[in-house]
Amino acid sequence: MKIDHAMREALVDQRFRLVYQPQVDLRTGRLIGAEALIRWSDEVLGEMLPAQFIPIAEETGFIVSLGAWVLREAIRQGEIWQAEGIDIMMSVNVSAVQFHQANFVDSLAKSLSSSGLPPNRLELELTESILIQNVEETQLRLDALVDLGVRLAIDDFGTGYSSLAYLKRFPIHKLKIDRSFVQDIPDDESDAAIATAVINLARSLNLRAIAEGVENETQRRFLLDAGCDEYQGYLCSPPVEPADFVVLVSKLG
Ligand code: G
Ligand code: G
Ligand code: MN
Ligand code: NA
Repeated sequence: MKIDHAMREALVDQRFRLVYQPQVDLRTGRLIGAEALIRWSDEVLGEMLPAQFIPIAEETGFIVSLGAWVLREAIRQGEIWQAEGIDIMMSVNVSAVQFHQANFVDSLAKSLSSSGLPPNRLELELTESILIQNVEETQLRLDALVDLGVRLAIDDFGTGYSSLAYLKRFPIHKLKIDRSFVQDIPDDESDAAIATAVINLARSLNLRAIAEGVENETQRRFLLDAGCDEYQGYLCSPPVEPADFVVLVSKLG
C-alpha cells in the first residue's frame, strides 16, 4: 500500500512531528496540560491529516512503531518543558492496537525511567474501544500503568460502546467530552443534556471532566456552570508547534 510505504519512510526521515494544544482550567483559564497531536508533511503527498493516515497505520500495524515514536517524542518534549519550569500534564493519544501489544507497558516504563518527566505528568488518552477488548488483560495493564504513576483519560467519551461498567472497574482519572457534544451547546438541548450528564457522572465518580472543541465564550460559560473542570479548543488555541506553545505558556500563566 502506497501510504503505508510512505509512512515507513517518513518515520525514518523524521517527517512526523507533534503539535500541542493547551488544556486549560475552565474557571481561571490557567494552563493545565497539553495534548500532543501528530502531524506529517510528506514530500510527495503534502500535508497529511491524522484522520487520513492513523486508520491505515492501525490496519497495517505500523501504528505500533509510530505510536512508540509519539510516546517517546511527547515524553522528550515534556521533559524539556519541565526543565524550563513549565510543569504541565502531557496527554498522548494511544491507539487500541498499540495498547494491546504485549510489551506496551514495559516499553513505556523504560521510556519514562530514562526521562526527566515525572510519570504523573503523563496522561494516556484511551478510547472506549480499548477498554472493551480482553477485559482481564486490560485490567492488568491499566493497573500496571497506574502503578507506574501514569494518568488515564477516556477520549471521545460517549461516542464508543458506552458501557458504564468499566468506569467502576478500571482506574480512570478523567473523561474527555467529545467535541460532537460540545459544538452545538447550548442551543441543541440533547447535546446540552448529554454534556451535563457526563460532567455529573464524572463528578459523582470523582473523575475530572474536560470538554473538547470549545470554540466560543457561550460554550465555555455553559460548561463552567455545569461544573466541568477543563477545556481544550480554539477559544484558547488550536494545536501549535512547540515554540509557539511556549509563547502561549507565558500568556496563560
Ligand atoms: O489533530 P487532529 O484533530 O487532526 O486529530 C484527528 C484525530 O487523530 C484525533 O481523533 C486524534 O485522536 C487522532 N490523533 C492525533 N494524533 C494522534 C496520535 O499521536 N496517535 C493516535 N493514535 N491518534 C492520534
Ligand atoms: O484526539 P481527539 O479526537 O480529541 O483530537 C482532537 C482534534 O480536535 C484535533 O484534530 C484538533 O485539531 C481538533 N480540535 C481541537 N480543538 C478544536 C476546536 O475547538 N474545534 C474544532 N472544530 N476542532 C478542534
Ligand atoms: Mn485525544
Ligand atoms: Na477526542
